[in-house]
Amino acid sequence: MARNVAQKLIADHLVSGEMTPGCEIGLRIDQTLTQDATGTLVMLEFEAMGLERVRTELSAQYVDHNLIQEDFKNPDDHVFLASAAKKYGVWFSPPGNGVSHPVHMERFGAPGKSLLGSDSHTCAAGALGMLAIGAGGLEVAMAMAGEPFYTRMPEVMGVELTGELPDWVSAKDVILEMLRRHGVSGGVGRIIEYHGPGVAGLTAMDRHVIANMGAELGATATVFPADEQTRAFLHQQGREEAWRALAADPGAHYDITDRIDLSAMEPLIALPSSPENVVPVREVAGRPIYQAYIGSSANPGLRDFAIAGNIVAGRRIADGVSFDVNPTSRQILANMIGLGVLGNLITAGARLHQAGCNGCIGMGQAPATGRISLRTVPRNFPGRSGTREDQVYLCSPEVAAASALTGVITDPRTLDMPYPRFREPSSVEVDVDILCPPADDGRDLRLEKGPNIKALPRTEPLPERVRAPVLLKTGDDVSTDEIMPAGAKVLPYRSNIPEISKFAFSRIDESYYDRAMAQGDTGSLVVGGENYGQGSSREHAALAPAYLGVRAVIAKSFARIHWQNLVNFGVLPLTFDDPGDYERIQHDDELELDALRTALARGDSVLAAVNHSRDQRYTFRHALSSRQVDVLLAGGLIPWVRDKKNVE
Ligand code: MIC
Repeated sequence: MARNVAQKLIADHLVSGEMTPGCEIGLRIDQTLTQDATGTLVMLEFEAMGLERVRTELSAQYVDHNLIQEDFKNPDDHVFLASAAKKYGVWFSPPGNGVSHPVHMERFGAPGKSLLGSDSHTCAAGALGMLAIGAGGLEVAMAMAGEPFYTRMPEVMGVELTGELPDWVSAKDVILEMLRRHGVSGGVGRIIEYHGPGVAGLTAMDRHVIANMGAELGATATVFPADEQTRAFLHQQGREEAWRALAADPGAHYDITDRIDLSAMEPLIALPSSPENVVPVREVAGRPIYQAYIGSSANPGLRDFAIAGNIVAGRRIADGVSFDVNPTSRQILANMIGLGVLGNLITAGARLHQAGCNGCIGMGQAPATGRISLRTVPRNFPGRSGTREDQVYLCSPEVAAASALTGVITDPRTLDMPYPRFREPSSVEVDVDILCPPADDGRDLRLEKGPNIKALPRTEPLPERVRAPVLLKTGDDVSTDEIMPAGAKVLPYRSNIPEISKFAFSRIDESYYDRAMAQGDTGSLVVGGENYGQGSSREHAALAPAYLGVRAVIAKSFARIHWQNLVNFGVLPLTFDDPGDYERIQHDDELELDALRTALARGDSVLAAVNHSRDQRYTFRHALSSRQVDVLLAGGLIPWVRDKKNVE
């Protein structure tokens, strides 16, 4: 049978299950990636499993999120992660070395490999013809322990690219076009595979941009073929030996298809506060801006900085504009210096920041009140920048740099200059000076835990009967940024669950924590709309509600990673049999679900519920595999592993 690239990658890594869309499959994981904001919990979870060393081909730990050191918390995390990496045989990328996704692609990515990462943008590595998937930290800890990664076999959406990108239009506009067409849940349960004649004109870092924001479509992964562009990138990085060809068979089938004529595209922009609010830039041109932000894993390449540098070269940015440049790795910064790109940017008036995620997750650079911020970052969920009522627009480096010059949102095609195209150099200055290889034998090494690194709280198994209030009812597309905010105030508590739980749902309801704590052992429920938990992989968005007694979340539909995280921490994710019941249930209603454990163990997928506040009856559904039901009944993945090991 003719196979597409996604099917070839899955078949090469399949350890259980059938490649039938919707069925649970187990995948062998070759590489893992963890960043610091999720990595502290991953290392605590790995420690809890009692293993001496990772069992992957390669595992890498990056420090790119918690870079602001205003007290002991973040540097303690850095020291802890460095000690864990050494102890367990993991590569360590220290603070300042760069953002995980571009650095992993530069140093470790290879066609045909599978990569699991505790960050939703891990999918960026699909640019190299890898099966790269974002997941909750606990899934990654399991993969580090040599366990398969379980997920549902996705459908494959084939997007045929034709033509070539016109001047002033770049890779960011391609993924914004996909979001305009398919929305933030258009990729849920799917792998997006790009193919066709238009692919050859996209460099590996162009493909990184498109694959990165596959996360914003809710896609399980994004894949590109491994071709001459891939070889050129690996050659440029001094790693051509890692290249191998990977392409779809002639006549390969796709479950869903779409086509984009690149030559017909124009500059696009996503309006606040969702990546799917996409319009042509010309429709909002002229609006005054406060900030133009370049960088992040959604535009991390040397090209992206060079183009911006070429646009502002010999000119001055508009007064009152904060032009923030965030190089994505030490290596890219070194090459920006070598090629004169940094000079162009600084001379024009740019503010230079260290290599890291920075403002993308609210780690500094927050915009002023009521003012517009143009950013090349992947997502603009409400308040994510650190400013509660923020107005963050997502765009390409071309649009951001052009607007920095004029002080208003600008369609770059209106600038009085020819398009300053950038040609990728065949080789770059490779920088591995501060990248730390794993220790040969770390068994006797100690984990360095500071006072803010707390042991994982135990999660309680689901009780036979739940009778509890609905403490929160949300609308559609609630993101994990609204369930558990990122940002400079919250992220430092990522290794301290009792503390970080105080911020749970605080963007939606500041009284939530106190009301949840007041419930004691009774516990509580959450009701949600469509695509509940979209966005990041942060398992804190599941662990904190679990810690606060949430027994079940009943939503119209779930985002993949969050749905899996809820189960991993013993919270039952349910959907409405009759979507109309969502309207009938109100805040504070008392619901009862009885004989739960019995029904789940019996294999029932439909569960009865009573609303005692309105004397109404409902039926809810779960879509868990039998493995997930066992995990849930055990109280979560860690007790399940513990029990399994006790059995073995
Ligand atoms: C994000 O972009 O939201 C983050 C911060 O990188 C998260 C990870 C996290 O919450 O630590 C993600 O994308 O998964």
